[in-house]
Amino acid sequence: DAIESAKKAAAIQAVKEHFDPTATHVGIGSGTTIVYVVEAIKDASTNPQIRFVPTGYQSRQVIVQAGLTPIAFDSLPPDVMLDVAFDGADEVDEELNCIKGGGACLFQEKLVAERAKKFVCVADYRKNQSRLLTFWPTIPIEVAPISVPNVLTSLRTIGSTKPELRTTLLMKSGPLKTDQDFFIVDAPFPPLLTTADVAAGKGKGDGSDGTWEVNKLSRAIKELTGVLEVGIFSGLNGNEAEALRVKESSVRT
Ligand code: DER
Repeated sequence: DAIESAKKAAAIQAVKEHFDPTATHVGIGSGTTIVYVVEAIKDASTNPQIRFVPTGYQSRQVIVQAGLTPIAFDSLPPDVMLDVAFDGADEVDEELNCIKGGGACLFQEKLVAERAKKFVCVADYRKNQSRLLTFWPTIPIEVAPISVPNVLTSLRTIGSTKPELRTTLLMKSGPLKTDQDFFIVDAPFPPLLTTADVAAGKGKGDGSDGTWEVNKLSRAIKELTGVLEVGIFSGLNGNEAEALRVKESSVRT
């Protein structure tokens, strides 16, 4: 159907443009689009030493079922950056900020994305919006179970109308558990401002006037006690990975 062929076309194009067959370490995200990415890599890859870093249980299954070799994120040699990481997204804005976590794998996805020299987001046309939270209504947040009531209250205080614990009734009664055995809270907010919007005076973006800018909200949520990670990916258009590398090198020296 149209959406599946759009996912496949995006995956093939992404691998064609950003997968180098001499790569040694490649990050693999979670969800359904990534399956097409792995299929395209399988057709292209030649280096038998290449290792694939999963972003959760499902991601590892996709790697293994394609006959590729996984390596756990915490088994990577400390000085190794991944050549590239591919992943999906739930929504992407014009600054390439992403909402991620629809598949509840956002924590390991962010670890892997920030460890890569290049992060390639593979998303069909539905995800492409001018501002985050236009089509996808909520921010997925990974939270320690005991702190859920606290976090829900704090999210309402900073402007989320109806934050909710993600529960499944079809596959399991009760809250969904992540690969870290944490819970997911989905927090609705009005569409997020970009840094350009704030510069253009469209709002303060710090919650004080009811508007939030992407990075400011991400930090405000991350600071809430009990939050492990936030499904807002920003600055991965080259800056954050660079920043991480600089930090690492300063630590080493
Ligand atoms: O959870 C995530 O961020 C995933 O990447 C996911 O939401 C994208 O899933 P899809 O490729 O099945 O749309």
